[in-house]
Amino acid sequence: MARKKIALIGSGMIGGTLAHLCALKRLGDIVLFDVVEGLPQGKALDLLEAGPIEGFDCRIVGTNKYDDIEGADVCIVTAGLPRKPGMSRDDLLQVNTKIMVEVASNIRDRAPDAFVIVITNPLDAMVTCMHRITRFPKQRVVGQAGVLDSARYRAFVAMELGVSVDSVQAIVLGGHGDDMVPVRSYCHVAGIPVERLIAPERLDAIEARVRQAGGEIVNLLKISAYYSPAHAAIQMAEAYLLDRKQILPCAALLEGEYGVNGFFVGVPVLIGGRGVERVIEIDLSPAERKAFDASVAHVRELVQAMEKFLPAT
Ligand code: TXD
Repeated sequence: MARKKIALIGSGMIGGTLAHLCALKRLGDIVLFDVVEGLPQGKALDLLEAGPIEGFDCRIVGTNKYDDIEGADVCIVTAGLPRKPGMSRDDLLQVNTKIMVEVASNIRDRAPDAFVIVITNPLDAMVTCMHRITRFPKQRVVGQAGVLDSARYRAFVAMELGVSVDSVQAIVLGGHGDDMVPVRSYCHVAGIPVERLIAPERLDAIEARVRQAGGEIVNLLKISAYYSPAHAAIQMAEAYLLDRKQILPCAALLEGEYGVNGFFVGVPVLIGGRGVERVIEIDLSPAERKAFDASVAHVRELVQAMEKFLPAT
């Protein structure tokens, strides 16, 4: 059986971390692509030279040529500009749409059977753009935001209680903006509803921190988070490659579910060997539903703004 081929489009901070994780987890052969000359080649060589120490023996190639992604099984897209301090994710819309159109056209032509995970911001608009250009079945295009945002929620709840993150389950839904929706009614600690363990005002503060968590890192690092987004995307890639049937909060194309039609929003989905195999609809409290609808309205506006930058068909 041939190894799987994983193409990483964008070899910056997240792209490089993705390659590192793919190698350590032995997910397949790796192609690092970037428009900057030397960057993907340098990262590929550096990582290859770690192989003898860690015992991974996959092929790792760095390239500036799209031909090298030919036949990829999984494409993970981080190409684009990241946020600088003071910028919102939406500020990236025009420049990153242009990049996403180019990336999507190349994936469509060279890796027509790939499962595509988009990470580039503004996430919900970029993954919608990827789907519009590739016209891949909706099962094979997905956006990473919810796994990370939920991990942040879990980490903060675990810190508050002094318990292992392993014991905390949580989901964050909606768009990947500051109006994302940490769903308190589905947050549990070893099966115990979080509201029984943490006072409402502390939970308000934790959820506010979750919503601002990306900005908190940007303010410290002056660049975006990269370890955690990469781990999140790798969990999704593994669910697909290993047919794990994991339920993960991801940006998926909704066609009527949650009352949304025609664009990508973060909801719980089941990922297995056929990609996004199912969208799972959950009941929300009236306040959560209101917050979800507000977040969806924001995504809708962003998608409409993105559409203006799409090439005429
Ligand atoms: O959870 C999430 N979805 C996110 C998303 C969490 C954190 C950061 N998130 C976004 O991911 C961030 O706002 C950016 O839009 C992307 C990638 O973030 P990263 O930190 O990896 O940015 P880098 O280090 O700048 O890497 C981007 C690379 C860089 O090497 C550029 O040269 C390259 O993208 N780039 C391109 N590659 C291919 N093709 C084109 N046209 C191109 N343009 C730039």
